Amino acid sequence: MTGLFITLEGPEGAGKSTNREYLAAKLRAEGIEVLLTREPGGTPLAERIRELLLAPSDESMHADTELLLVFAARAQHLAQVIRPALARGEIVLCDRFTDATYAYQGGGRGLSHQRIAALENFVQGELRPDLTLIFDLPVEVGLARATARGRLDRFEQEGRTFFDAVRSTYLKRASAEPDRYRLVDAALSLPQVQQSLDALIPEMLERYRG
Ligand code: Z5A
Repeated sequence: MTGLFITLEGPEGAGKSTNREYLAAKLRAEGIEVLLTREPGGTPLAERIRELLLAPSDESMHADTELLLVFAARAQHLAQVIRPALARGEIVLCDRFTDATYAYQGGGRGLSHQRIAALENFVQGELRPDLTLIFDLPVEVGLARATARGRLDRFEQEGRTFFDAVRSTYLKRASAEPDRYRLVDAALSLPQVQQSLDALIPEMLERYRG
């Protein structure tokens, strides 16, 4: 693998989708090939799994089913998109990855860390993101932003306790591995958030070229 694998994480409404194009444009301006993708999804098959995961349904989805669907989509995405792009030497900028599984299925649904780690090893082998930006903001701010957008997906219909656990899982992971994670204060105005992202670009370039 010669590329660089960067993931964007955080709770709903944190601004990951808004800022991923911004980051990609900054990196492309340096003459680097950037592949922008997302999870769950990133290939036609994985996008179909995403629809299953996000659609509200009368039949409640078992937490194990949810976990396995997330990793099924990830296996496809890795094989078809992420690994080939890294092998071509590109920067892969991925909106959510396995940290989201620890936060939502682990923190939110209460599934054990060991079970998630076993699937992570099975599906990813040794591949882990090189750098993860966590867009952090108070739960109520993120939910207000998501609600203002209109219809809520299956995850966004969860309650406050679920999202508190999601946020605290992200923060715990960030403090346990400071070399991989960078926290971005996503409650700031968009221009301020983008200033914080600008400050991270030199580190991304150094890791890529280094
Ligand atoms: N999921 C999982 O459970 N397990 C896994 O392993 C993975 C995922 C990979 C994906 O849905 C769902 O899948 C996700 C977790 C679960 N749960 N949910 N919900 P998604 O991709 O649709 O959801 P998301 O990643 O949370 O997207 P989002 O809600 O759109 O959040 P965002 O991308 O971080 O935010 P945004 O769309 O860029 O911004 C939201 C709104 O806020 C929008 O109107 C912006 O204009 C506004 N915004 C953005 N930044 C600002 C600032 N700085 N100030 C003011 N307003 C702002």
